[in-house]
Amino acid sequence: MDVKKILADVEAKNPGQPLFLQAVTEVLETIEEYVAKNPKYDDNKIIERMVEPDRIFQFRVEWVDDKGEIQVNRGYRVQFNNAIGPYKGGIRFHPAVTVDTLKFLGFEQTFKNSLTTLPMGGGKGGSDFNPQGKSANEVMRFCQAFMTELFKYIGPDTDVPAGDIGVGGREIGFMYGMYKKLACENTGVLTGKGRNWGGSILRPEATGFGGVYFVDHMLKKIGKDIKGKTVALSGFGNVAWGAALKATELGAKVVCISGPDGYIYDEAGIAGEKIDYMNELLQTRNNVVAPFATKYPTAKFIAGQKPWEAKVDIAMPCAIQNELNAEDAKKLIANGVQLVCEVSNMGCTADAIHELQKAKISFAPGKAANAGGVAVSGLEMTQNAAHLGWTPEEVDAKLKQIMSDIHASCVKYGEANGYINYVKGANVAGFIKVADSMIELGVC
Ligand code: 2IT
Repeated sequence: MDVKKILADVEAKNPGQPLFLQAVTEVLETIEEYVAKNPKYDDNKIIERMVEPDRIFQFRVEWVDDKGEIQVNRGYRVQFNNAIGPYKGGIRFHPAVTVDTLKFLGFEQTFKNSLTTLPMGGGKGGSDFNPQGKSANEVMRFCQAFMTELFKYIGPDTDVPAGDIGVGGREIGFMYGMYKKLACENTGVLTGKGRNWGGSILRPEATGFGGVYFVDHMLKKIGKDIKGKTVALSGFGNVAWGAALKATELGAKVVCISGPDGYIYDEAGIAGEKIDYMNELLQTRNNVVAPFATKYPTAKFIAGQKPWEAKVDIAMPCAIQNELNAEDAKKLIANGVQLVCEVSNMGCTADAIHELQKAKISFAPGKAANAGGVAVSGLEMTQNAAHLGWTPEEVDAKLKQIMSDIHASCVKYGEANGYINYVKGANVAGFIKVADSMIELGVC
């Protein structure tokens, strides 16, 4: 495989799509060696086929706001690769969403879903709609308008969307309600549903819980224990919430969380009712974290900065892509960080990853560490198909096993000279299953 040539082609064919190029570059650079040793992949032009999404839908979403004014947004669904199962992946509502964002996410999702051990292909969708500052009725009207178009392209055995940034249980409810009305069916076409209408227990917690289970495995692998470790999380959405709950439960101390206005450092730890208060801020104050320091005297608010300048043992970016750059990585290293685990998708820039790897810091990519979310989505699909629901113990045991298997796959393909390159391990392991399936399925 000529990585340089393929990347030049990808760049030429996808102008103005830096995120997609970043995601593809990371994968190709880390699977190059494996592909070179296995000529069947080149013979079958697997890489060239894998970097091209199966198809992309783009559509106009029009809706009426509370003032009676017509609004126009753009909606998308990227069906990236369905070699191993129906397209599966979230929907993101965020003003910065472009086709570039969703192509990078759909590409990542293909590898992530392969790692989960479940039969799910990769897809991603979303809109540039900004839910912040919108009333519940506006969000409902938008979700309904979005689904009137999206429903044509999805189905319980073809493409199963879920939530992502800006899309939680409420939005899934509004979208599922409209899908059900249009399609005249009650099936597992979306995951992350409410418990009363087909959702799986633990789906809201799954991404954060899975991330912490993964961190626990990484620490054990280097002879360390999560108990007593200080943790910096970024953001405080669904992902950071689950991570804060599980990290605390396992004996770590979460000292940082962040919002668009800055970050909180609380030496006493952010646990219990403080986590409930964060959720309140999330719902009522558009994620700002400053009021947290007014309410809790042990907490300091640092305006306009990122939590990566704090001295912590473990850093877990939980917000959005490229939220941790090389400068941040250098600060973490200088402060003695022991482990960095992406829980957001592509949370670190390529330069940040290189800094961490150069310093031999244990680093995990989002596609491995945050796969617990989509894995429990896969379990929700299974429960829906069987028309039953499992207990929290059953779902948690399966989630734990999946995170353990993903960790083992990363170690299998990423360990060399006493250091585990989790990026390489995740990419190679994710690649093999999809690539081999594509070969077995023929050129079609
Ligand atoms: O990035 C992700 O894995 C998700 N947003 C969850 C996707 C899913 O289908 O549950």
